[in-house]
Amino acid sequence: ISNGWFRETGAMWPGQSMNIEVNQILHVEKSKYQDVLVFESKTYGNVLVLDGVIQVTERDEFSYQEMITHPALFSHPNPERVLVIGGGDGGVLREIIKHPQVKEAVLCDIDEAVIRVSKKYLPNMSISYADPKVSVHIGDGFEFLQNKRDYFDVIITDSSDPVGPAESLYQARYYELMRDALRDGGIVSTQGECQWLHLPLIKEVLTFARELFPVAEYAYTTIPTYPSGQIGFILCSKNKKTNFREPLRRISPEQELKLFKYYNADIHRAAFVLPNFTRQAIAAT
Ligand code: AAT
Repeated sequence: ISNGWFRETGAMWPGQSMNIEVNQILHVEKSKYQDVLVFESKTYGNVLVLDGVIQVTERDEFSYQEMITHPALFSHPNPERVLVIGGGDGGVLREIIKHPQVKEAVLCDIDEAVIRVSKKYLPNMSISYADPKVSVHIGDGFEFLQNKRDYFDVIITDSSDPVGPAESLYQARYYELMRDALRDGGIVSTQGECQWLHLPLIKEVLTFARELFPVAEYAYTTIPTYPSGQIGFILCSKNKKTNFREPLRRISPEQELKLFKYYNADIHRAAFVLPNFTRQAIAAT
């Protein structure tokens, strides 16, 4: 932070940076795993930053949290047990709980500090920690999955970028662990980075995802405070009949409007429609 502006620079987006004007710093901490910063911004509400990288802002978080969650959950016929790896702010839990089918939502984040500061400074995201269906495990997501077999219906990996504690979550072995932790017909949705910046990484992940799952796709959403204003998701299914491009379960437009600020059935379909440069770069070979 200098001269009242937070500046996000990173090796994964060389030559560019997002700047956000700061009202006041709320929390600074060096946790066991990462530098944790929370500040109140002038126009984006409170902002959570880990190792210098913006994780969420109160103003635009709903786009990411809804779109990493609902295309996956609406593609599953009956998502009863859902796991979140990462997602310590709680926003993805908040979205999962909106599905009445869900009986159990488990969250595993490596860093208790993220959960603690989110409960204090991001109350609208951390709200679902109080829900009786929710349980929390503090630990590494990769480790957590080692001894899980045939249990979850959906696994959402809401992880930070692959530099730092989330590195192992971008490897083939991790996708294999997720597959084995899923019941038949299980579905995965992961933070899949940005088509403007990370096509080689997206292609690499999709390549092993396609070997491990019969269906694997890339979708994306718009979000002003992530690098280049977009972020994507890798969706995989153990059911070869899954068509992510068309919501399997539907609710009425009125219900959609009441429940969601971003997601609706049209945006679900649109999220999988990719521009030519991306289509070409990630085509199966
Ligand atoms: N919904 C917020 C978006 C995030 S949060 C990423 C979370 O992943 C953090 O809370 C971090 O503590 C957690 N995390 C990192 N590594 C692991 C791990 N190995 N196991 C479990 N949790 C982990 C993502 C923002 C994306 C930013 C895009 N530039």
